[in-house]
Amino acid sequence: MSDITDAARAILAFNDRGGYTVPTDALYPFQWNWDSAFVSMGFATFNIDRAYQELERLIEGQWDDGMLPHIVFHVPSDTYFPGPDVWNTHHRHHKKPTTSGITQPPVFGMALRYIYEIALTEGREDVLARTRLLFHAALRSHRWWMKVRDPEKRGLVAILHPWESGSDNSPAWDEALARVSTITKTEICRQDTKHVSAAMRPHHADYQRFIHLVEVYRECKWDPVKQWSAAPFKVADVQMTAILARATADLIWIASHLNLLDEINELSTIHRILLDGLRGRWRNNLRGFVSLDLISGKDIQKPTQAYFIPLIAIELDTYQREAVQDEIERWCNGMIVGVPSTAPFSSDFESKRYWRGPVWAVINWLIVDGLCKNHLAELAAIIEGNTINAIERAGFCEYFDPITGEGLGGNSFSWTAAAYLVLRHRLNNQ
Ligand code: 9WN
Repeated sequence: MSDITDAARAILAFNDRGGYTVPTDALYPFQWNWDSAFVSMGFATFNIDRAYQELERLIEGQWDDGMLPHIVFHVPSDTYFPGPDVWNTHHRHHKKPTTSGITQPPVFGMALRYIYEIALTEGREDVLARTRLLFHAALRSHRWWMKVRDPEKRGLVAILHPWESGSDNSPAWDEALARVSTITKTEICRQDTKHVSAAMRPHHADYQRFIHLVEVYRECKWDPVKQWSAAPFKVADVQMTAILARATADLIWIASHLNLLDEINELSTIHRILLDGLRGRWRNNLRGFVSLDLISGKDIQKPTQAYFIPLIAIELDTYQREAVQDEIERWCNGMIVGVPSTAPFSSDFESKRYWRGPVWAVINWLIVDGLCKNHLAELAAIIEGNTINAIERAGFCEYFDPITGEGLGGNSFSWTAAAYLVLRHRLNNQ
């Protein structure tokens, strides 16, 4: 085992808070939904029990209606804003931890399959009951997505807050977010800029709008039907839909192993609906998939990494495959490390500002996976190699400047460590 693999494992150990992992110390002191799903796959490369535990701790926060919240506040901390008081969700009545009131990309189902497959190769038949329980939690959350976030039956699931996308200040949300008021009742006490430079973080006006949205939904008492009608921000997101579709396929795989026939049928219907929805979002002229602004009714054409995420769920035709390959190569041209989260030729590109240009290891992991699924293994290998090199050079940072390769944002980041472990694991098993 290399020293760097050792270091990646040490980061997961350092960020372990008792069965769940914080994304990084201080800046993000709670359990985040999609971070934990990625992290559990990192754990699975060396500790199956700890991998299961990560997901088990996450579902402690699951709501009765099936939603998996984006943050689970297991223990109090004042190093992050907004904390539980701002969210004011009513789940504190139950014997459950308090949570935020929105969700995040459902990587959970992908993670469960990944972990379960490794467990099976290790001959761990004892994980069956744990797998079944987590499978049912995931299924409940997929039902929630379809019912609550695609009520108009487009085959695309919608986000009501940029934080749900996981790509908070992506240029993709600029136009839709500009319609949201900057007025807030809550005092905005940002903590993030105490930990990292403001030049790498979202702007103050973004935060005002993020908090305004929280207030709108808090006033709906977190009732999903009321939120859907009150939402001033509503985007059918291709990245979210693709992750949900892929996770659905992974749940079908698990259900077949567990011999759950009704569940296979139910999930297969969901899967078909989502793939149809996604296929309709391809645009030949842009060489990628685009989200739909449900308030303006317009395509969101901004070139971001979301263009390519549907590859994890969809089999492209030959024309699309060549187009995507050319487009990704164009975005990576002249970069030390691709794939930038916003195309470098776009006027919105900022190489250091969060989701407006920097490279994220977990996004590259998804893109690599999608390229392999679509028989573009050579390009996948280049991106995989560059991601591993960037981490080995700059450390386990939150994200990387694509032009210089510099490591940015928080340090000792859990999902970057997990990405390293999983990408290395893939290479070692090829
Ligand atoms: C808001 C934890 C999370 C990631 C997101 C990333 C960032 C939070 C923030 O950090 O979002 O959820 O306060 O900036 O954008 O993808 O899950 O790592």
